[in-house]
Amino acid sequence: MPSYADSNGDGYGDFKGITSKLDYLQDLGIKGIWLTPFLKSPKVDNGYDVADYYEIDPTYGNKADFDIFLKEAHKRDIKVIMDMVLNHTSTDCKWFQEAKKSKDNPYRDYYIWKDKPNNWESFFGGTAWEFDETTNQYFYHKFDKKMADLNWSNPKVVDEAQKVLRFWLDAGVDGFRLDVINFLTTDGITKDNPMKDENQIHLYDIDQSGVKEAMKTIKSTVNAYENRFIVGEIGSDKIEVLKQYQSEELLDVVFNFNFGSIPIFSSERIFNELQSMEKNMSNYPTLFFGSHDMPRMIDRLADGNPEKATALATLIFTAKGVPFVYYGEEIGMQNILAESLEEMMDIQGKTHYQLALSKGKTPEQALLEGNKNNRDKSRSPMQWNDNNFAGFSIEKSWIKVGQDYKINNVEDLKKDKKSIFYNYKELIALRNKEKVLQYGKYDRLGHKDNQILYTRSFEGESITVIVNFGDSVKIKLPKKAKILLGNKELKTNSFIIYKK
Ligand SMILES: [Ca+2]
Ligand SMILES: [Ca+2]
Repeated sequence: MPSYADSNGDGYGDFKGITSKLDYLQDLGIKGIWLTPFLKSPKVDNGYDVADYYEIDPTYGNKADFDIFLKEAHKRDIKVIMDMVLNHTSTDCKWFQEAKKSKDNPYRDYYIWKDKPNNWESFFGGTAWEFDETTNQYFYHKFDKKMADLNWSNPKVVDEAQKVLRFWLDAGVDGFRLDVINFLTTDGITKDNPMKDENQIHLYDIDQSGVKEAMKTIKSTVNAYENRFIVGEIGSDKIEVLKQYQSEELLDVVFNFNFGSIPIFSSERIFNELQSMEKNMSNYPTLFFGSHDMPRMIDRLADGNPEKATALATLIFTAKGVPFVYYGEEIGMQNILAESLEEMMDIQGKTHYQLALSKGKTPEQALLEGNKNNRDKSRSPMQWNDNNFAGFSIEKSWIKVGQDYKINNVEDLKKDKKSIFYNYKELIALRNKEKVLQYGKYDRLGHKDNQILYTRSFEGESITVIVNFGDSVKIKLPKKAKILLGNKELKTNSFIIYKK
């Protein structure tokens, strides 16, 4: 939300800004938008700390701005899903403000309170317990201490969550991206987590028994409305865990970070994940290489090389699954690093900076450590070639935008047939046109000589895709093959898509 398009020059993206860019998104061929949190929040964690589930944060506009945005998106055949955070609330939330007043406050059991903390750790590092002096108890926070975990074993919390979901469904959203949804504390606080070497194994604090029951309630609430969609963020690196949450009565699709956040480029590793998703997922897997929680795809996997990035994008748009594009990926936006602690907005970056200092590291070393974990690097303003972020780059930025600002400007990229943007547009248009690429099953999915290749078919048609990360090679096509995109002179980091 804060980085996409700023309509009033205050340095933050807003609904009027996004609305003004809907033509651009339609032109790109985008069919859906996932909005990161826009509800009222002190933004300790990029808005994932909601203070009021019924109010739009004034930084982004008001309900009328939201309504216009939604109407204009729908007019362009673009669906809109919103981030929904149900694991925790901001400690500024009225529920928490009430809960901490006294032990017998009606809101007390909305959260999790203990006389003595156990060994559970915060995701950001350190203990997951914060002492409250008013009532002499600790409350549980899986994330920052300004974000208190909701107590999902309290039926009132379940009711509140349903009310919130219905409010936004009534407002017209097409679905939700459910934040850390397998972290819901549905079964209270049980035993200490076991330790392995110096690391905690998250045996009891996530994937609690009761999470599926909670998901069922969420899904049936959403299913009462027509044609809605749920994608779940599941914090797990085990496909066995992921796959059990994806079903008709739980979540439509889930993010698989084994694929999405592959840390270094390897065609074999990418292929293995595609194969693992094909074997394990009953419905479509999700396909993405970028998000607000990880470094920019082009830096992380493509060595800054636009051809390599385009080849990776080919997989997202043509393999079996639901593709997600992170804003700016289509123009090759790169990481922006903070040059000091003051430039870091992300709680994760700041926490790691402080942890490094407390371990005796120098400020320079702490900055390196902070930047490594700082998620701001992929959250910099969309590089529009107009005045939206003018002045933003230095004085007003919530992170400093580096000197590369505007090198990749959208208007130039639109004209350049070799640009990432041009290729994204072609690939998305092809996907939108060909049902095989939307619904087709795999007839074949293979990997050899650093080439990933697959054939997909649907209603009697079939399309073959070869993405070559190996040496240049000339492909021999079947006789009646019709090339849809690419070239049979298959250079390194290029692709071919053809119909038989
Ligand atoms: Ca603004
Ligand atoms: Ca929780």
